[in-house]
Amino acid sequence: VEASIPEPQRDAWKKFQAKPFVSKDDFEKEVVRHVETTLARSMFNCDETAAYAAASLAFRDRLITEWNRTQQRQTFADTKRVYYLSLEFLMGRALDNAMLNVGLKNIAKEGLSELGFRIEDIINQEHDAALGNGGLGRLAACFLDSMASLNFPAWGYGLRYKYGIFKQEIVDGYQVEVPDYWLDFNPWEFPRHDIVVDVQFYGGVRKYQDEAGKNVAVWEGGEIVKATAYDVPIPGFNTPTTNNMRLWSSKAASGEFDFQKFNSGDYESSVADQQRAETISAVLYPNDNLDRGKELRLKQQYFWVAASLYDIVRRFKKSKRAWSEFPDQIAIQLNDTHPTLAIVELQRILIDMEGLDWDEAWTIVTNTFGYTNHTVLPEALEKWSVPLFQNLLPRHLQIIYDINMFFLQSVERKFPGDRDMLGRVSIIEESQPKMVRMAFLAIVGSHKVNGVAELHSDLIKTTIFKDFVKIFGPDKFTNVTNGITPRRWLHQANPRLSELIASKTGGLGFLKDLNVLNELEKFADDKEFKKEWAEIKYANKVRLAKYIKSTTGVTVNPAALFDIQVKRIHEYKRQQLNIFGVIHRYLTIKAMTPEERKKLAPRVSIFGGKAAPGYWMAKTIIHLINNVGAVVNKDPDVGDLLKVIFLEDYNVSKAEIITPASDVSEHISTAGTEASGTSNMKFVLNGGLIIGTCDGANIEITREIGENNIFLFGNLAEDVEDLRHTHNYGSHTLDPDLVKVFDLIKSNAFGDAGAFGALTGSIEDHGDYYLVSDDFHSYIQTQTLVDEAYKNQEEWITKTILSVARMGFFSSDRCINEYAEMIWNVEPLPVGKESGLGKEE
Ligand code: GLG
Repeated sequence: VEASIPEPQRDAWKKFQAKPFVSKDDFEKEVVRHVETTLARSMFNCDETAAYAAASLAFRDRLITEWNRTQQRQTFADTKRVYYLSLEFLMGRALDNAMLNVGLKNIAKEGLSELGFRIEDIINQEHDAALGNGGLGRLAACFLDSMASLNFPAWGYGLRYKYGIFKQEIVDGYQVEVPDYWLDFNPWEFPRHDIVVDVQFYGGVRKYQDEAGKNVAVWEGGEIVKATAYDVPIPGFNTPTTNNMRLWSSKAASGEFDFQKFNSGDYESSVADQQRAETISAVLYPNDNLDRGKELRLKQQYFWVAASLYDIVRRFKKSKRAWSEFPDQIAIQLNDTHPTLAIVELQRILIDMEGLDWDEAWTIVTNTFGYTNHTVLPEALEKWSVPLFQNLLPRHLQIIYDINMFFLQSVERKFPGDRDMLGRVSIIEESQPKMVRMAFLAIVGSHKVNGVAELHSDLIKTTIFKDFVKIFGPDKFTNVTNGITPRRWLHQANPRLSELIASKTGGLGFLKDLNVLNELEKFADDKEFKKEWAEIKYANKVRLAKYIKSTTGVTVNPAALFDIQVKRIHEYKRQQLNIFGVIHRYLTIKAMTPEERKKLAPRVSIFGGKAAPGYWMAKTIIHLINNVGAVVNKDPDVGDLLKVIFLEDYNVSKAEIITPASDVSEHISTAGTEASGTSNMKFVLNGGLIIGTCDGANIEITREIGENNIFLFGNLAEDVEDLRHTHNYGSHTLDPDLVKVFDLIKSNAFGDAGAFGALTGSIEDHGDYYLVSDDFHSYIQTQTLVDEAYKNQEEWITKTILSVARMGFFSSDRCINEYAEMIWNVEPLPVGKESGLGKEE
C-alpha cells in the first residue's frame, strides 16, 4: 500500500504529529485551551457543563489521535475486518469510560480538582447516548468495547438518531414519554462532511439485454437521500487500539431540485423535502421485541444498510483485490434481522453494478454474512409486506424473489415432492398481502446463524428454524452465549469492588481475562475479606438509597434486602408476577402479629424500566407497581418491612448505580421466552444473587456458579406448550394465593380496580399465556427461601463471593473471541511498531 503523502512532506507531518497528553499538567492545559477557545468562555464563567465539555474534548482529541493511528495500522496490515451492523447501540456515557479505558482517570481527577471541580459532578453532566431499547442495543455496545480491547479490526455501523429512546416520566403513577433530544452538545462525534453517500428509494426497474446478450437491470427514478457519516471513537481498554462506530445521518439530496422549486417560488415545499429526508434518521423506534411493520422503519433499514455497504465496498475496492477475496477481507455480522437487506444490497451491487454472475456473487454474499437471532417471540420476527417493498425498493424485491427461487429449487432437489416444506420455508409468505420473512432471508444469505444462549440456540433449531436445520445441516447453526464488558459493568460501575479484587488478584489483569476472578474462591471464607466485601455492598446500597430518596422522596433502609427488577417492561419478562408477589407479601405482613413481624427480613422491592409507548398492558403494569407503592410505603403496619419503589427513566447510567446495589435481582421470564438476558450477568458480577426461571442465560449462570448460589423456580421450557394447551382446552384453576391477591386489587385497595381489569383478566379469562398462575406458588416459596437465606449473612456473603469468582465465562471478550473463531475467521491485530502515515480512511 503506497502512502498518500509524498516523501518530502512526510517529515513535517511526522514532526508535528498530535501527541496525546499523558500528564496532569498537559491535561489541564488542554482543558483550559478548550474552555477558552473551543467554547469561547473564560475561567470566570466555566460552570460544570463547560468543564464537562472541555474535559470531554480533551479526551476526544486524545482518542482521535489513537483512532487515526489505529486506522492507519489496520489499513497497512490489510487483514480481515469485521463490520457489526446494528440499528441500536446503547452506549450510555462516554467520558468515564474513555478515562478508564485509556487509564488516565486519576490524572483527570487531580487535574479537574486543581481547576476546582469534583470529577463525579463532571461525569454526571453527560447525557446518555441512548440509541437503543434494551439488551440487544447494549450487547452491541459491549461488543464494541470488547472488539477494541482485544485489538480486533472492527467497525460498528448504525444510525445517528436525532432522538434516542424516549425519557420516561412517571406522572400520577403513569408512564409519560418525553422526547430525548440528545444532540444539543455531543463532543464524542466527528461529522465527516466529506463522506456522503447517495441512497435511492422508490422508482422502477428497466430490464434489457446488452450487446453480449447479458440481462441487465437498471434501477432508475425515485428519489435520492444523502447519508452523512458521523464517527465515534471506541477506545479499547489498556491498548492503543481505538476502533470506529460510524453512524449515518440523513439529509435531502443536492440543492438543484430544491433550487428549481425555490426559483419558482415554491420555497416551502423545498424545505418540506428537506424535512422529509431528515425524518429517516430522526427517531429510534421505541419497541423492544416487537415488529410494527412501519414503512419509515424499512426506509431507515435500507438507508443505513445502503450507506454502510457502499462504504465497505468502496474501502475494499481501494485494495484492488479480486472480488472473490471479498469474504477473506470482510466479515459482516447482522445484529438481528434489522440489517438483512444488506444481503440483498451486496448481491445487487455485485450483479447490477459490478457485473458479476449471479452464482459468483451469491457465493461471495453468503460467505460474508453471519446472522444473530435474538428472539423466538413470534411478534418480534420481522416481516415486510410485498406491496410496500415493491414500492420502496423495487429492484431489491426482484432480487429477493430470485434468491427465493434458487433456494426453493435447491430444497426441491433435496426433498423432492415435499410441497408443505416449500411453503413453510419460502422467504415469501403466501398471505394476504404477501410478506417477506426477514429471518428466513437472513438464514439463506448467511453462512452462520447463532442464538445468544444455549437454551435459545437449541430452541431456534427445534422450533422456528427447524426446517432450515434439515436443509442446511446442523453445522450452519451455532451458539454464542452473550456476555458483558467487565470494564463498564464492574470497574466503572463498582470501583471499590474492582479495587478490592485487584488488590487480591495482582492488579487489573482480571479486566482483560475475567477468568482470573477464580482466584477469589480462596477468600470465600476469609473473615477480613468478607468484611470488606460486605462493606462495599453496603456502601453501594447507601448510594442507591440516597438516589431513591432524592428521586422519589421515599426513605429506604440500606440494611433491608434490596430486591431489584430493572429491564424493559414486558408481559413475557413478568414484572406482573413480581408485583403480585409483593402484594402477597403485603397481605402476609398485614396478617402477622407484631412478634411475627419482628422475625421477617425487611425488604425493598425496586422496579425500573420503560414500556413501549403503544404497549398498553406494559403501561398498566407500571401503573399497578406505582399504586401498590403509594399504599404500602405509607402503611404504618408495614414500616420498614416492605417498600416498593419504581425508578423513573431506567437507562445505562442509572444501571451503573443500581446494579452494584442488589442483594437479589429478578430474571423471571416464562421459560423459553427470554433469549439470554444480560442484566442477570451484571448483577451476579457485582455480588448480587439472583432469583430466576430456567430460561436464557440463567441456566448457564447456574452451571457456572453452582445450584446452591441461585434461586431457581418455575416450570421448564419443555412444559410450557402443554400448560398453555391445558389453559385453553382443559381446566384452568388459579393458584389460591394469587386469587387472594386479585381479590385485594379488586377491592380497590390500589385505586380503581377497573384500571387493572385487563391485567388480571389476561390471567383469569384469557389463557394466562405467560403462566403467571402456574409459577406463582413456586415463586412465593422461593422468595421465602430468599428471606431465610438472607438471615444467615455469613453464608450469603460466601455465596456472593463464590458466584463472582465463577463469572469469568460471561465476559463479552469470551463472546467476541468465539465469534472471531467460529463465525468471522478473523485475527486480532497486535499493536506493534507504528507503521507511519498510511492511506486516508
Ligand atoms: C434481545 C433478547 C434478550 C437478549 C438480548 C441480547 O430479548 O434476551 O439478552 O437481545 O441478545 N431484545 C433483546 O434485548
